[in-house]
Amino acid sequence: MFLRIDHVGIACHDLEEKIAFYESTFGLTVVSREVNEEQGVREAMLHVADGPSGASYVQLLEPLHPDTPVGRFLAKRGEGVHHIGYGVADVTEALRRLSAQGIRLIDERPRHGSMGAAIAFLHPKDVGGVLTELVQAPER
Ligand code: MC0
Repeated sequence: MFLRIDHVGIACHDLEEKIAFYESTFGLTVVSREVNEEQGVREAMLHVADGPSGASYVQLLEPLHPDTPVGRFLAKRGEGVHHIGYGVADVTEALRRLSAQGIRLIDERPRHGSMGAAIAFLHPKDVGGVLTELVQAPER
């Protein structure tokens, strides 16, 4: 089902400060910046590597407000890994299969994600405590 690790989502208090850290420490480059009101985040994608099934990224996430998924995560746990996004060929089909296996879906239908992707989240309680995101990259 998984084609690649699309991105690792990292929650932070200060997006610009964290971008500067990843650029200067690891030599990564920002390829996209977006505000996603629906998800309550300001985010940046930093390119890590290209593979046969697409690229992988570090995604830095700053909450738009405290009362958002990333805002609540920061308040409870502090900065750190927030979720893992896996590339899939067809997010709707993946949701159907996972739901049939009893995995709780946060999103019954795909939503708008970073860089034009269709995304959907699975509940961390059904994935060993890991907030898991399915990512279908746009047709190029
Ligand atoms: C919360 N929990 C987590 C977690 N966030 N566990 C693992 N990883 C996380 N990131 C746990 C809490 O510790 C708690 O467990 C339980 O889930 C309920 O949490 P809560 O404090 O009630 O927090 P809520 O209300 O935020 O609900 C958690 C939930 C929510 C995962 C359902 O955050 C959600 O819907 N997330 C999906 C959307 C999202 O995260 N969007 C931001 C990234 P205990 O044991 O204490 O009960 S958007 C994004 O990334 C887009 C832009 C993209 O990739 O393109």
